[in-house]
Amino acid sequence: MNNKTACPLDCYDACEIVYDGGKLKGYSKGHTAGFLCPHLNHYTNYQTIKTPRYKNQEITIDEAMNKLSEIISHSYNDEILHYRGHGNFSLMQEVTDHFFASYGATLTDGSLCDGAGEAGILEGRGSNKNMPLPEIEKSDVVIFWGRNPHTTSSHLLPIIKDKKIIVIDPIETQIVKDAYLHLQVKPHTDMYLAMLLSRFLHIVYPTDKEYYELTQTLMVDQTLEKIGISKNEIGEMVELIINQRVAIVCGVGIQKYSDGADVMRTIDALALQMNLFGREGCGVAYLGNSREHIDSPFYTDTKRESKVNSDFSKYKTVFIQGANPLSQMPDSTRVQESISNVENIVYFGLYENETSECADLVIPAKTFLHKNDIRTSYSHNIMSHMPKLEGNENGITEYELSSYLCNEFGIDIKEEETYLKHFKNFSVTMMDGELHVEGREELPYQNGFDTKDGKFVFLKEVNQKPNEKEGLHLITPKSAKSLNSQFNRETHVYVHSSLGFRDGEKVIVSSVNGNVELHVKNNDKLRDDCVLIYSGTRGVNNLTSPKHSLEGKSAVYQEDRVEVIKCT
Ligand SMILES: Nc1nc2c(c(=O)[nH]1)N[C@H]1C(S)=C(S)[C@@H](COP(=O)(O)OP(=O)(O)OC[C@H]3O[C@@H](n4cnc5c(=O)[nH]c(N)nc54)[C@H](O)[C@@H]3O)O[C@H]1N2
Ligand SMILES: Nc1nc2c(c(=O)[nH]1)N[C@H]1C(S)=C(S)[C@@H](COP(=O)(O)OP(=O)(O)OC[C@H]3O[C@@H](n4cnc5c(=O)[nH]c(N)nc54)[C@H](O)[C@@H]3O)O[C@H]1N2
Ligand code: SF4
Ligand SMILES: [Mo]
Repeated sequence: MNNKTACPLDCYDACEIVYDGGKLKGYSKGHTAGFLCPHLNHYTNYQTIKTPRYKNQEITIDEAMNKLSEIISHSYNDEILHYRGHGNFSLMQEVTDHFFASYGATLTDGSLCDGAGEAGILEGRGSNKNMPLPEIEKSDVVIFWGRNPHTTSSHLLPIIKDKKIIVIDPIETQIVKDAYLHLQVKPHTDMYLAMLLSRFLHIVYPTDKEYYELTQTLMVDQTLEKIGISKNEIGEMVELIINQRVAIVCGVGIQKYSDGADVMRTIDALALQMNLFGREGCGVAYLGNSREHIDSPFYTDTKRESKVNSDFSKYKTVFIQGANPLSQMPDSTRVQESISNVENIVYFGLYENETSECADLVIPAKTFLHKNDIRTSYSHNIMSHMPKLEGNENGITEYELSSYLCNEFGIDIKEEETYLKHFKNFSVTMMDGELHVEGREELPYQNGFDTKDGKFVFLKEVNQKPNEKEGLHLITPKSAKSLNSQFNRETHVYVHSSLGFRDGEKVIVSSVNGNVELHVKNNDKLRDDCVLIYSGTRGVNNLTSPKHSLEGKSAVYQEDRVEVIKCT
């Protein structure tokens, strides 16, 4: 089928798409099951940037490329930062790394997303191999732990229809209506919950002696109070999971904290104790490594600056691609200050946003329908080809931009097709005709872990400080209307009605980092000690801290408490 492609977005599902020139439709077979989410159903309605501009004057794409090479040639290599986000998750996005790294510019590392949780997985298991979808399909019980499937991974829903569902989330998300049990925990208490579960399950599933001792240091009643659940509720959970094939489906919600790595590791320890690794219908799903078993021809070991708190002010030129750091990085006030003195801010993207608004040079990208690409997923093992499906006058592809710059600056670059073939070589055709990434384990960790001695490495101590901060918890999950800051962005703060605000009322939400004015929507699906502002809402990151997680160099979006007051 030559009109088959895949959704380019940063999303678990990485859906396969059939395009008939007018409409995008979900591929009827496989995990996509014939449906797409609202982002792709309305994809062609969103206004993309059509014309490049320099200092707010419209220019042609040739002039934009000239300008870009002029900017680069007037900057020393160590004065250039290449900041690339995940607005498009396909593999050819990385081709620009090849140019910038070869030129000697600084690239980024760190994570705005899943880095803390991944660090915990790597410490415990030695690698990040995700529980594959067919195994989730075989399970009896599915625990959604800090994951909101209706919004962020709706293609899981058809495969878990008949299962016993447990939800661990401070919000009563949509999946709760189908759940046997919802533990509406206080935010940032998952580590205690996982450890208590390990302790209670020890009689049935004996665990590592030292780790059991660590779980015994928790005082049961106090800990349950800290988590915000009752003894009966945890008892119910124990009963539901004993002797069952259990899939623990984690999301990024559990790990937007300094000790996010430890949280993930205690959940893994629980899974190990219940013998969930390497067993059919069991396991832990998180954001797997989408590049597992794929070598990038673009990866270079080069200077890097953290995506979480880059000091833009050190650079004369900042080239931003597929990202909206002025909204999505934590501590927006710091980001604005740090970027305000940069001489050349270049934005290479699809949509107008806070970052395009402050850019000197704006270069429109082409959408996935108008370029050749290939992608993999952090949730499943399919590799999807994404051929160019139609022509378009606007914008430039990542390959074209890189190839132009490489030619200008005497850097070698291969044909686009060579890179695409390189990636395709890491795939294998399965019985059903689908391409999968070759070499991924169907039952991860069946033959032990990838640690030095093949054994799981348990957490040795609990570093979490008692949750004594004053104020309301800020939760900033993903919205059904937007993909982070793309598409229809949310504009409200959601609060529990017991706080006494009126719908539509304007409030100031503040934390130690800053504040934001938003209109209120009451929602009693929240705990009364939580305030919800969706990712992508303008100003949400005025409230968040620029610090790194203790492990994983990840952003910490949910640690500072907030206060809500009426605007006068
Ligand atoms: N529609 C839509 N889909 C998306 C995205 C989007 O923006 N919009 N973004 C994509 C991206 S980049 C990512 S990384 C994924 C992430 O997708 P998910 O992993 O689902 O992440 P979140 O929506 O951030 O949070 C999931 C749940 O965690 C809960 N939560 C918050 N704090 C805690 C806590 O302390 N403990 C527990 N147990 N739960 C908590 C939240 O209430 C929320 O319901 O989604 C992808 N898919
Ligand atoms: N408070 C709070 N902040 C968060 C989060 C949170 O949960 N709470 N989530 C974090 C997470 S998980 C993530 S992953 C980050 C995401 O943060 P970003 O990576 O900055 O993602 P987006 O907001 O989706 O913006 C991506 C931009 O990419 C551009 N783009 C899209 N497609 C293409 C393309 O094909 N080519 C080019 N060149 N550009 C393209 C679009 O113009 C879009 O504006 O945000 C993080 N920020
Ligand atoms: S569910 Fe995710 S992968 Fe599927 S169409 Fe929507 S954004 Fe794309
Ligand atoms: Mo993400």
